[in-house]
Amino acid sequence: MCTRVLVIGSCGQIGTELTQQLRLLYGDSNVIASDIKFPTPHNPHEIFEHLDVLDNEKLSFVIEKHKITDVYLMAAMLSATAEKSPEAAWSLNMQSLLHVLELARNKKIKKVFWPSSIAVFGPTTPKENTPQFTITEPTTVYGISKLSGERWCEYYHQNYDVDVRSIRYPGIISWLTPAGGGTTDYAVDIYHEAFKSSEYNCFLSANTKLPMMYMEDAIKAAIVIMQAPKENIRVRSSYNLSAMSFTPTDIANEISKYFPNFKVTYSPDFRQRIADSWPSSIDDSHARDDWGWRHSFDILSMSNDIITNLKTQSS
Ligand code: AKB
Repeated sequence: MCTRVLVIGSCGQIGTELTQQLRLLYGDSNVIASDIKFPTPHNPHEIFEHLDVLDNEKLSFVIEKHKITDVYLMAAMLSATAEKSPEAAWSLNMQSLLHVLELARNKKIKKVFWPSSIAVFGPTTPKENTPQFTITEPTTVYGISKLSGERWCEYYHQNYDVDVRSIRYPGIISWLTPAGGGTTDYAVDIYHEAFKSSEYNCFLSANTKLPMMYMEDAIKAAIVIMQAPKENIRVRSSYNLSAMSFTPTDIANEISKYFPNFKVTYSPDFRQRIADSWPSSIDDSHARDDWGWRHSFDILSMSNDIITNLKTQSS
């Protein structure tokens, strides 16, 4: 049986580029994009379903209509936005996952990818080289929803043999698609502002070190874990995943190599408290051992790639 994919949240930061990669891998006609927003611009040859993931009936209908085998559930409210709308965040982040897990339990789909986050950790977690199995006491709504989601994933796997696979994403940095509503978004915005105005006012303090990953690696991780043999996936809550860690100062220094006049000022806001509760670096040895995770980009190669792409785009 061929793989037929539904991406939920296909217009978001990760969903946009993930959908493109999945189309290259499985063919345009086997990848159905869906989102509550409409894509801009929309290529009429690519299949798109307008879908609110909280509408369970429509979700079931779309899955049956397109004979979906694999779901990538990318719709979520991220950390900063979730602090402003806790109930809506809880509802979106939890109900969407439970709807999809139920479909998998009822054998309507075969495999589920659901991203968790470093937000499952909290101030009581060891900050450096955070282990796979450690204290998880998140202090954000987003983190609480991701930790609960992880427990549900493991529960559905153990009790109903649902094949759900998950990774704890660090901050994801992209140049093509904007980030939205996260605490790590400064690391996306800073490149664009370096281009536009040679100035950036950062909402985190200069020495806030956080785990980060370039979009290409983030997409690769989702695809590799989904293609791994079932028996290799030994962690059924969510895998730690790592590529690099840096501070706003580190990234500003890197950008200054390309834009010598680039200036960064710092005005930490409510997102500082969120960042302070998260780890600085992550031990992802379980992902490396179990399904062969390897990252490709560090801060140097990522910056070079982003700046080259932004230059090409603007010329
Ligand atoms: C956020 O900042 O909320 C996200 C995340 C780390 O999951 N990028």
